[in-house]
Amino acid sequence: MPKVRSVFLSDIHLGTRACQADRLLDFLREYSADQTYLIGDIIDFWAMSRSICWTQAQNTVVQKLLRRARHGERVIFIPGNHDEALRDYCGTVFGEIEVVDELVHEMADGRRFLLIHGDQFDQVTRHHRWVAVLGDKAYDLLVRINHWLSWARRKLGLAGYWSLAGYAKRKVKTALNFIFDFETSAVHHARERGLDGVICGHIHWATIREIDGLSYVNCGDWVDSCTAIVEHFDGRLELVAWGEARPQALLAAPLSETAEV
Ligand SMILES: [Mn+2]
Repeated sequence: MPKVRSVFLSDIHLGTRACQADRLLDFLREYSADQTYLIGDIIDFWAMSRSICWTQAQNTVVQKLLRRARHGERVIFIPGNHDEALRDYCGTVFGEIEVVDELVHEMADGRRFLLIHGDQFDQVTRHHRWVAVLGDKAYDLLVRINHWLSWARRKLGLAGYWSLAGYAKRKVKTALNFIFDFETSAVHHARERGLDGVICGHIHWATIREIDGLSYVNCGDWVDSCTAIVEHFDGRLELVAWGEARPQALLAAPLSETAEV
């Protein structure tokens, strides 16, 4: 008996050192599903063209997904920009894994969601992983570093004042605007198609929320945050954060944040 109706994963970045394949395996063992959706940047061909890091755990991830497909589970692969080479294969089936450009998924409760990687909504289409390291703590640290930096500049007799914190703040604002634009654009696209929401990836920022009456869902990634979206048998969506505290999670309730929409 599968644990959930559907599992939505994106931005696994297989082929890179940053890929958290061990944690993903752990998650896959725990979350059996009727349907598994791989929503882009699963294999990082961009990074692999520079250098390849392919571990045993990454191999096992691929084998596990193929096995799921072979055993009658529906496994769908929606290519992203890092695995865009596979976009040429949309409409074909690889080891019983269907490759499609995008898909409309109907939830158990009848809501219809667009599944798409999301680089289509990114005006810049670049790496935005650095947005994940932002936050108040980082900002506080920058303010402190900046204090020493300006002291050093004074000592060295350098003219003018350059604020590292100010620079970072401008960058943060740009990043937040970027995320805001991305989300708005994704939701707009789903609305135009007459759908109830969108499930995407790409910006490595997992969330389930309402935007202008539609559901905006992002799977996050398996590079930093180790997050997935699952659909329960009643159609309820949940964001599962497969984070640090795994040992406790094994002993007690599964480590997850529930956000109902
Ligand atoms: Mn991407």
